[in-house]
Amino acid sequence: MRVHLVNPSDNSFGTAVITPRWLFVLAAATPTAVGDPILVDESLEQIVPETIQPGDVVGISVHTGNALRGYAVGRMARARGAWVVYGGIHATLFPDEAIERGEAHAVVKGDGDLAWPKVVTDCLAGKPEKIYEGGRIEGSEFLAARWDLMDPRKYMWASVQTIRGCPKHCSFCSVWRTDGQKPRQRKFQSVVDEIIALRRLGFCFIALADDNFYPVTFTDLRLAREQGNTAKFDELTAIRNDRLALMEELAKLPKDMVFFTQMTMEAGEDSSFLDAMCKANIKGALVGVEAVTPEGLKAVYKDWNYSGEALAKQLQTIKQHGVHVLGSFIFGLPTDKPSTFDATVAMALKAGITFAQFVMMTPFPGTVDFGRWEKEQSQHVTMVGDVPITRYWMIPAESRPKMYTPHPTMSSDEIRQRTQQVWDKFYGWGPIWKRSACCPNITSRIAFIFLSKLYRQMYANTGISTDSARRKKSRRWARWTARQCKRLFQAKPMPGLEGPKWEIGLPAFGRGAFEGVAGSNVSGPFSVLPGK
Ligand code: B12
Ligand code: SF4
Repeated sequence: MRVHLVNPSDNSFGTAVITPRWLFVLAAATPTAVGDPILVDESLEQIVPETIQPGDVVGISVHTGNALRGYAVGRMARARGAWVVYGGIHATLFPDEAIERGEAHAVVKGDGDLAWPKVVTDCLAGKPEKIYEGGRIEGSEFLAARWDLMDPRKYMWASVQTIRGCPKHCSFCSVWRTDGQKPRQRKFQSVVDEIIALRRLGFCFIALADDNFYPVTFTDLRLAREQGNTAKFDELTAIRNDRLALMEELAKLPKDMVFFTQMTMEAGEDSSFLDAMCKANIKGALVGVEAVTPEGLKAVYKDWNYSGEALAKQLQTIKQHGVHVLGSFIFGLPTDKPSTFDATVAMALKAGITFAQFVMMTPFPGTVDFGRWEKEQSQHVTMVGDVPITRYWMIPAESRPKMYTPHPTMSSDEIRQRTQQVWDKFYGWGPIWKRSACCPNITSRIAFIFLSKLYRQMYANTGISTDSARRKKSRRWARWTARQCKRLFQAKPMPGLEGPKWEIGLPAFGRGAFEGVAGSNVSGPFSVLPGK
């Protein structure tokens, strides 16, 4: 009997940009007594059905974008006699769907670190429960990933999580409702150990897979002080200090290490935090700009973000402190006009951000936007074939609309084409070449150009290449480019790299074994989740 963990994907490129972290964390949570799990990342290659035998346990992670593929893998595994278990954000929100469409024996809602050993044990005893409440575990309980099970030749960047949860409440984002608004920080010693293990393997580029790396702002601290809330102030200060302590340790690592994270643009007001990031080699951050106008920001409950000139200045400040910005923008907001597209790309170029992504408004389950839309649709349900549009992920890719929520003045096609033009302008050869001047030498400049083009190819999925011949060509191109990029990110392994000796105990992997107690200290159920 074997445990398989499958990261489903319709697109396999042979090489992937970032490691899907959950695979290696659940591998760490797999009871040692069943042996090492078989890890399948379909963004590299598709699963081979014959590897699954009757009695095996197959764990599948689904987010909304890959749910359909995930369910197909689950049905295939069940038909071959395996125990099928789903987890991940989409299964957390729609456990019944995973049971019906994905033929799940069991679904884990929330964090899998502590729940997984119990699920495996129950499956092996032939008695899995239908639903396991993984809950939101404490940061100190997050498991370190089993990087020893990864093929380092296949990935450009590894991913390490330092914090989960986000105190904000953006209308298009589900993180604050699923992962919670309380930042859950992992022990920084455990983070550092994991990064050292990755550097030994030859990884020097690491994505910090955090919801929000800057969870405590100056405004939060000021408000707590003004309200005389000493307990809150101390709690926030402790979180901030822990972030700084982590960065102090990262700064001691080999100088060729490069980190990338995600945070809000409020970090631009916090020079000491930015300087600590720069010293720690956190060279870039995805910053949710979303919209460049005050109306647009209000529409997504993000009116604390900057707009206009102040926005350009804030982003430039982050860059001046040595942290490159990947700006994330949303198109298709009700406040968008045709002129918004040009204004956005002009702002992105003016602010000097190094990378940008321009995504089309998508109502993701679990968000405020989704809840509102589902309520509106309950009066007159729009159907696509036999699927209600509010279950768009169940529509086969070829007949899936490119936008789900109608815009008051622009058609979906117009928004899609204008979005595509914005990608083309931002990632034209001229602007890329200009931006590549930030690189210290010609090799890194070439790497930058390749990566810019690859990023555009992989993420500018606004549906322009809809015919299969163009899609095939585009995938071939991405496969080739991904191979070249991988080489540029490779570093010489440092097997002898020593790490600090900590005086605290850290969560070890292989826990849970067969005693079946590992799930017992899992915290509360996901009572706040909508959309079920
Ligand atoms: C890092 C990250 C990325 C990175 C790296 C992705 C990668 N290769 O890993 C990048 C920047 C590339 C990225 C891209 C995108 N992302 Co993203 N990403 C994240 C982020 C911040 C962290 C994910 C992570 O690694 N967490 C660490 C691991 C350990 O946690 P985990 O995956 O949640 O797994 C735990 C549990 O869920 C559970 N679990 C998970 N799987 C399974 C399976 C089983 C069997 C079991 C038992 C348990 C279990 O156990 C795990 C351990 O506790 C999440 C936010 C979040 N809070 O999830 C968004 C998130 C997953 N991303 C999201 C989105 C929308 C995207 C994009 C579509 C954005 C875009 N518009 O382009 C793309 C899609 C890319 C793709 N094709 O997959 C959404 C998904 C929403 C949804 N309903 O599907 C999230 C939730 C953020 C959000 N704003 O809502 N992303
Ligand atoms: S979009 Fe970013 S800032 Fe807003 S709630 Fe989600 S993680 Fe937090």
